[in-house]
Amino acid sequence: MPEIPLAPLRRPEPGLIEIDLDARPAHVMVDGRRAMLWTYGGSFPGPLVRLSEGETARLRFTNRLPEATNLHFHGLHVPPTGRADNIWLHVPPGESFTYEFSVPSGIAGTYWYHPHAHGTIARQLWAGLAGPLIVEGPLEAMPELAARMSESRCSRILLLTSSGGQHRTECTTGTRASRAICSW
Ligand SMILES: [Cu+2]
Repeated sequence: MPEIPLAPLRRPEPGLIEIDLDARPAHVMVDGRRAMLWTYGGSFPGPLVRLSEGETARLRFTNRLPEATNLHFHGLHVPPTGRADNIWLHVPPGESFTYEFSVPSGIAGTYWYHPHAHGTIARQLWAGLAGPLIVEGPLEAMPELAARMSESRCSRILLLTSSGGQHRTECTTGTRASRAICSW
């Protein structure tokens, strides 16, 4: 299992997190073999996007692929419109788009992000575009719990896929495990 890097982030003011993410072709190691994939941030799976309940997430996404793509935040209860989880927006090659949404309370958990540009979803997903997303809740802000969590901090997130139009994600963190089967 590869170590999953944390997506570059800034907290320029309280309650606001800014994250840079790009999609690009990259050579990566998959099960000991070198492969050319389409990646987020040059890693496979893509970098971990870590958000907190109640904050505003601003994700500046740059498309360095040769075709249009976009971002979908799978499972997050955020609006599918505007600059939020709007799958109807397509980002042309070489262009950037800044997604922005408020992270609701009560949704702490493990999610993932992937492209959702109709007509190319499956191909782009199978090319390597998928990454984990964790929403932290108020419990993680408790110093005692934070100390325990840092000892057992999530270091592995396993993404499994199967054929037939379904994909399965299986994720394990220090404090919770979740498993989901979904179609897109
Ligand atoms: Cu999905």
